[in-house]
Amino acid sequence: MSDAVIRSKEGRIGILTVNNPPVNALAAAVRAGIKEGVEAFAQDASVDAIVLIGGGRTFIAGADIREFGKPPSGPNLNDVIATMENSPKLIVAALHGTPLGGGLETALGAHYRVALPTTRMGLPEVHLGLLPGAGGTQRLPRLTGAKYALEAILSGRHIPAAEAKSKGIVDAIVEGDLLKGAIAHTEMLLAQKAPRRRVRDLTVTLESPDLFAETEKSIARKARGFKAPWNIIKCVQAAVELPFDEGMKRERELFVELLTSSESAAQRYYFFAEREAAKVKDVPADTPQREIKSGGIIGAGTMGGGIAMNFANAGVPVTLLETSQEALDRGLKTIRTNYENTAKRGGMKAEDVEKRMALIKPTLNYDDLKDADVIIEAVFETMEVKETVFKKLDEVAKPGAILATNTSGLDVNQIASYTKRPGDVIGMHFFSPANVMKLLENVRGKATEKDVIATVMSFSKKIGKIPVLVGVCEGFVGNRMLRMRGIQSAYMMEEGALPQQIDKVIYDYGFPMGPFAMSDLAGNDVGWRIRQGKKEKEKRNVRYTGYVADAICELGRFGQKTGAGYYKYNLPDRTPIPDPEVEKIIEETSKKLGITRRAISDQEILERALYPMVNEGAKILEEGMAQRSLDIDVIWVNGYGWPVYRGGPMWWADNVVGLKTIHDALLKYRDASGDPFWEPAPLLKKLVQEGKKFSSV
Ligand code: TC6
Repeated sequence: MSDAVIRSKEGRIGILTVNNPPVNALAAAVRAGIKEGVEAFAQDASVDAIVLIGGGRTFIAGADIREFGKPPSGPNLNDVIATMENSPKLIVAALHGTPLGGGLETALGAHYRVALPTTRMGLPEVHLGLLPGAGGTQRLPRLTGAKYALEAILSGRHIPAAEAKSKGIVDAIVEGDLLKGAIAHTEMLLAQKAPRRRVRDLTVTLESPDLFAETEKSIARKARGFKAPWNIIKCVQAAVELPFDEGMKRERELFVELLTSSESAAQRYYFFAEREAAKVKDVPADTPQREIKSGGIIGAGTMGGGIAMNFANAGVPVTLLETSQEALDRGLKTIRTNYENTAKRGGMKAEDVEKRMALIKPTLNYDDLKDADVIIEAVFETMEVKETVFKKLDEVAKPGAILATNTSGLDVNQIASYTKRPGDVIGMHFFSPANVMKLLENVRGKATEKDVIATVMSFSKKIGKIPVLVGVCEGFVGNRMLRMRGIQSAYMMEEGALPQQIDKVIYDYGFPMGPFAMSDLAGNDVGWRIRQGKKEKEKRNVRYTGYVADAICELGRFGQKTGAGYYKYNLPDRTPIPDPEVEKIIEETSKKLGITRRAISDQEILERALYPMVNEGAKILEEGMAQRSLDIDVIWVNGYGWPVYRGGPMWWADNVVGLKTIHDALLKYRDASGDPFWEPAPLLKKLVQEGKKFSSV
């Protein structure tokens, strides 16, 4: 008997306690332990019924994701569940924590289920590019009806216990001690001579004959490029139309199809990547952290306001500082409107609007920041302004306060040098809108103390962000790589492609939109003003990229906000419409530059847009600006819409395209153009020579 599942008895009830920390994942030993336990109790005359429960913080939270893709060992989960379902002794599953995926499927193999009020259960396999392949798509609809099950499996959301009870997923909610409650419930069932109710024997309700066709239509946009949602619909349809055993066979086929897909491999990789990204190699998990009970934010503009909302959402009081009453009022009004809109849409309770507003204290006075544990500056992006702010902060902030800058491009080391405590200074690069975007690039300066890093990484999670630690370099990781795509998109436009062609290639790859539609959304004037300020033409060692962009801005085509940019718009409709006027501007630009326009293939567009990003990623990795290639992937998936089913730029390069293909394509474009832009990064060259991947670095 392995100790992954511990057997014990309470009176005439046999108890199986899963013991596989941290989340009782269904490793081979757990599957074997449950099966053997059920079989042993079936033979044991002193046992009348069985309770299956999880030890520690949760019932089984799912299959062991690390086992997917490896050769199978131990009993198959479906056999384990069938053994439970067919057990001659009644089985009750006792649920706490997060019974998810294979965990909930195991529970659906029990004859009854009880849960604590705090339990949140679900079938989240869709997020791993999979479907519940241990009967979940066949059993859940039998309990809840097809419509509810379909929504639950497609969303993968966590279902609270009360809702699960109302839908018949659990039979009772028990208060207090779960094991005691489960035993009491089991004894009651025994006393009532309750039947061993097998979920497989129930019939499925189909609420509407159009359910499946309508669901396909409704998910088309969101599920674009993903495989799992479509297979899930087919499975639930099978649950309605086929006998149980045949439905199970269909589920198996559709599950295996997903398991062997590169989409699921990418999503499973990404699950661990996101968790790994929160870890810092030279900052151990047990590094003591500074306490953060309150914060301060300088600047109540779009960024500062959004950051303040993150604090308030997490229940952390925050002081918001501005230089004029008018700016402060404007900032607070925007925050309030944001909250009120969320409440109107049902995203939060109306009374929470006031609760959150009460956590944001407006001020015009720096002295009000003296008690803040962390202060984030979100003011205008010039070094002069940052200097003033950080010198002032150095005067007022209490010793040990963390001083953060939200700069998206300035040198964090230089900013830190304006204080007498550079060890307390760090970058926290939020993405706009800061109250929505999950990505947070935390920027480590050369003097940043380890406990500051540890504190900021864990505080980032507290305020709902996905943090990634990066180093100080121009554009940090995300914008630095984005620039590569921007450069080549501009060149390709001059050489023969149109914005709509380039955008379509990028959209079809899986991004929410292409670079030109994105620029129209963000405002073309932002880059234009920066280029004017920087005298970019002289400064850059790459060929100037702004010819078309400048011409467009000179006509006042700033993007969606002016109804025209690279596209035209019939506002308020924001659908980009290709514009012959823009085509003319582009053609004239090519002519002026002496370029004969040519047809550029979609494949060339894809390679020229994305391979240089991978190459830049290699440089970032080599310079240590990102800790691992997975950090770069997390940044791109979370902050820039890289489709998660392609894993991120580095995973895609490693596992789908291959580094040699990318390396050789870079050389091909270098030789054709003579442009040193295309020189493969030394790290890329080295990995290709050694036959290794970015993930090995
Ligand atoms: C499935 O079941 C398919 C069945 C078909 C069968 C044929 N496996 O997130 P946390 C690790 S698919 C392996 O930080 P939380 C995690 O990596 C699966 N490891 O904690 C981390 O390790 P570290 C369906 C797992 O409290 C540690 O546990 N299930 C697994 O914020 C703690 O995790 C899911 O998709 C796993 N299944 O959240 C559930 N899960 O400490 C996925 C976690 O070494 N898991 N780990 O870094 C979750 O959603 C969350 O982890 C949680 C706990 C809600 C269970």
